[in-house]
Amino acid sequence: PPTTPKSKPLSEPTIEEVAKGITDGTFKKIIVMTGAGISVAAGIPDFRTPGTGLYYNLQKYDLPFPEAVFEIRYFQQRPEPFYALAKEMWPSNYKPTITHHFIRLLEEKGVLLRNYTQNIDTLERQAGISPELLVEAHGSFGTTRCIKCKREVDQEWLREKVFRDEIPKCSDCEGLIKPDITFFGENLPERFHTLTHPDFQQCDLLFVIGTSLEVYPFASLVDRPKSDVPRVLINMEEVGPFESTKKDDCRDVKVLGDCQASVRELAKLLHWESELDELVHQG
Ligand code: CNA
Repeated sequence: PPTTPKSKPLSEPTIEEVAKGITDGTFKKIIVMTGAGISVAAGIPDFRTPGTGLYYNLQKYDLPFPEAVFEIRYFQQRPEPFYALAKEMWPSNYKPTITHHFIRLLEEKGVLLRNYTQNIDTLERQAGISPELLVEAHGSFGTTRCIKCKREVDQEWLREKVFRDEIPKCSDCEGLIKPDITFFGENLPERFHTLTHPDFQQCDLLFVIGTSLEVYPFASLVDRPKSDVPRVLINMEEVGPFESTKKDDCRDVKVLGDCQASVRELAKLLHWESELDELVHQG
């Protein structure tokens, strides 16, 4: 028998249509992929934004190339630049942003399947996103260990060393101590590998927020949802596959500009604004 073509989840590639789909229950298994751009409003610089990004301010460390500061082999030879940077980035007085709270709200509404974040600042945890719904794909400052014997070390001890400009070494084996953030040349956490396949099979809507999609394998997740699943980019600039979206494409939605303003706008369309404000107020 002839089959009627399945209607597309979005009739137009607009944020209004996305909001409609969340409201009417079309989208209830939402994955949110995030990057450094969502924490800029908290006062933490991203990597690549010209002028303000960390990569552009690394000259003082005299690195052979900017990424070297996060390369495990370079770190083993010359750890000082990383510790100097860690001191600058240390997550202590930063507060979650509207975007973090919005992701938490998606969880409260029961529609968040998972938040895959590249950020290491632990602001997702601070915003109250449940650990089960969170994949910190590049690790975090939350735990600390020796890179040689893998012994876990007290984070406060590391903080004190870093702030006194001392090189923290393991008392057992003399190995360097570093936060469990994933360096280039290190494996991503096990959780990333075990969850991506089942998650992206089920996902019915993907948000991509505040990331340049330059770092792999994280960036490749954007191609993992099924081909009819809408993808929404909320970012300062077009990135990854969103750079080549065709006009009549009803799959990919682009909301360019500051993500905090865009997310607030989306919350308004969803009639969630006062709940979002409440979360922001609670900090
Ligand atoms: P990136 O490469 O610096 O890209 C950031 C993206 O966000 C760019 O496309 C920017 O245009 C965009 N952006 C910046 N500000 C805003 C804003 N206000 N609204 C919307 N978009 C904005 O950072 P990625 O996360 O893509 O790179 C991956 C690296 C960065 C990961 O390994 C992280 O660990 C690492 N990083 C993390 C933090 C953090 O934890 N806060 C900070 C800096 C770097």
